[in-house]
Amino acid sequence: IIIHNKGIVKDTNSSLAKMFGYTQQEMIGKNGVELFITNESRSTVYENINKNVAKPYEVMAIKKCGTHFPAEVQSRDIITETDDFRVTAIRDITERKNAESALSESEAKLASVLRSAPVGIGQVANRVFIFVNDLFATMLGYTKDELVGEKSRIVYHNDAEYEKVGKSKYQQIHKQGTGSVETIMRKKDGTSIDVYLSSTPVNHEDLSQGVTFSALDITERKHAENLVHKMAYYDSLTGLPNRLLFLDRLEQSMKVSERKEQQIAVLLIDLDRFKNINDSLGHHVGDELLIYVARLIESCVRDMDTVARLSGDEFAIIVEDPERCEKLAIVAQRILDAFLAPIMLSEHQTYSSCSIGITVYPQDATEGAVLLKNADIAMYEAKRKGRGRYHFYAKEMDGIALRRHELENGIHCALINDEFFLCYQPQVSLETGKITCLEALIRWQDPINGLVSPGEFIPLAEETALILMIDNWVLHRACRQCRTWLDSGYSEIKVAINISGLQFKQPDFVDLIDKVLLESGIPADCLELELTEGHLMDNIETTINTLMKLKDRGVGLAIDDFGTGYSSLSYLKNFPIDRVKIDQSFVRSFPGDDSDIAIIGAIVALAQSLDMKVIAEGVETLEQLEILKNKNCLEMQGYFFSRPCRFDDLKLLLDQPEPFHEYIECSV
Ligand SMILES: Nc1nc2c(ncn2[C@@H]2O[C@H](COP(=O)(O)OP(=O)(O)OP(=O)(O)O)[C@@H](O)[C@H]2O)c(=O)[nH]1
Ligand SMILES: [Mg+2]
Repeated sequence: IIIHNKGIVKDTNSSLAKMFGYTQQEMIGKNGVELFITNESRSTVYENINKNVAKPYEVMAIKKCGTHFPAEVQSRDIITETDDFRVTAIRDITERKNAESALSESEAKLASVLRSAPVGIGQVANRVFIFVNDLFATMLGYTKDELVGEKSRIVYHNDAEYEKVGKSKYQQIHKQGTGSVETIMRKKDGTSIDVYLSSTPVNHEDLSQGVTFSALDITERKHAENLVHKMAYYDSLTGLPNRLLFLDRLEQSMKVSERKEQQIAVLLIDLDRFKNINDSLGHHVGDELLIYVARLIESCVRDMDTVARLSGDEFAIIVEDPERCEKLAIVAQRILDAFLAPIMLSEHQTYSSCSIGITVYPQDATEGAVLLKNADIAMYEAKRKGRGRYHFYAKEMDGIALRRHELENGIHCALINDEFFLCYQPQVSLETGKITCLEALIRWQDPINGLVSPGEFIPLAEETALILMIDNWVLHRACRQCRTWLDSGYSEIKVAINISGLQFKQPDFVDLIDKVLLESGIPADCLELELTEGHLMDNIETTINTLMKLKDRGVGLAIDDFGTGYSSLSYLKNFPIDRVKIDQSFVRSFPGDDSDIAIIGAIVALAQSLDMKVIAEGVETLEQLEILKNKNCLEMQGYFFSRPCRFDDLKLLLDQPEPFHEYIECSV
């Protein structure tokens, strides 16, 4: 404290002396302003003295040693009867100033953090925004001022979401101190953003003080997540659920159905001959058809039923609670009917059809994957029955389907592992008593199942392209064998080989025969091809063309299983056929069935008029032989003469010039 008169120090207390580092003597009588105040602050002081300012103000003071320090000055006039003077208090405010500047520094830091943070930050108390940073405001399309003081509810779409977020947040805060939750927030313009919100209480002891929060805009991440989800669970071509999602939904439906004791059904739909569309019109047109079919199937079922694309041209439907199986047949038929309309694809008008397999939960299976497998078996059955139809799964199909599958695989392996071999059955002429030809018959020695009947595996191979490989193998093997016999001196030997319809229809079939003949080096007339009636009738013009080419080369041609296929014989004259093989079913009915005997007579007469030979298969008894001979059918094949056997076992017969001589004489 200084007591002074117009600035001249009259007295001071000891604290002031200590503060400035003077002795009291040194100060008394001096101008206090000049002694204690720095040059810069003096004018302020004079001004305040003149104005008689009573409030405290800040100045820079100077110590005797020359050090400056911030000080607070407050003066008051004291007027007595004898004297009037002024009392001024000077306070060293260095510490306060330091604290203030530290605070403002930390505030500045905080402000810069809030400004620069890549997340929205704010505080909410009593459901009102206390503060928010710029980013939080702009994230939601507001200014800071618009949000501060406003209810936090306004950044949510509805009360339910708002309450849900609050509840989840506080539950976590109670448990672990902080809470985080993903939510959708509403921007000022009404649009939405996905937000990851983390909150922590301002004061853990007193939650009423509210929470500070950070808010991360995760809209893009969510978008990417959705995209990944879509890619994993949906087919990109048609937009339908894929197999993964289908199985997922199937499991869910099965659970619900179990609770409600309802049924569900799976319909598996595979397009018929879809490959043809791809091959003839191109893959992109195929794709177009798949998209078309996706919409077509969707239009045939209720919204609640799931339609999925499982793979390639395979679609599936989950039909919830179909009530009765008849309902399923109606759905399946509706789909088949929808396919009847012409389809426009890239300016091509085309038609398509599909085959449908149906299976029902829980009676057919209780697992999704098994249910799907059953539907596949049923669908396969629909294909086998001629396509363009539906088929219900039946338990009996299991064994058959499995056996088929094993067989298909087995045939493949058999070709690779050389498990097939050929047997030969002689064809005999009763004019000469000689063997005219050996029919090559395939046998399969399966290392696991033993000898597999051709009646089992050939029809199956004929349903797939495996038959081509089998035919090929037989052709090569038999012709090579024939070469060996010719080389061993059996100069009159001939082989007959069965050709499948599919093989015969191959555009390069004649080339294949040329190749086989060339490779084996046998003359063309040592080879006879046996073709069935049905195959020849498929496309008569091409058939005749192919037959002519073979005939030109000198290859023998026979119609196999004659009499079982087309009843009209008139087409026969168009075909350059050498021989007609009467089906063994006729011969087997002898004696007894007079009408069959009459048919044999007619066939023989017809063949002779067309200059063709006739041979009867399946001759097992002398009686049958005699009936045939009586009808002038003089070539025969059957157990009566010889079973099909390996060549070595035939040697005995082949080594005799006329092994069946005795039957020439035989006559009734
Ligand atoms: N265009 C197109 N074709 C596909 C796609 N995926 C698979 N495929 C073809 O679809 C065909 C499916 O063939 P399958 O169902 O086995 O045979 P299919 O020709 O339809 O004959 P069946 O089903 O036996 O009546 C194959 O030829 C595949 O190449 C695709 O995404 N786009
Ligand atoms: Mg298909």
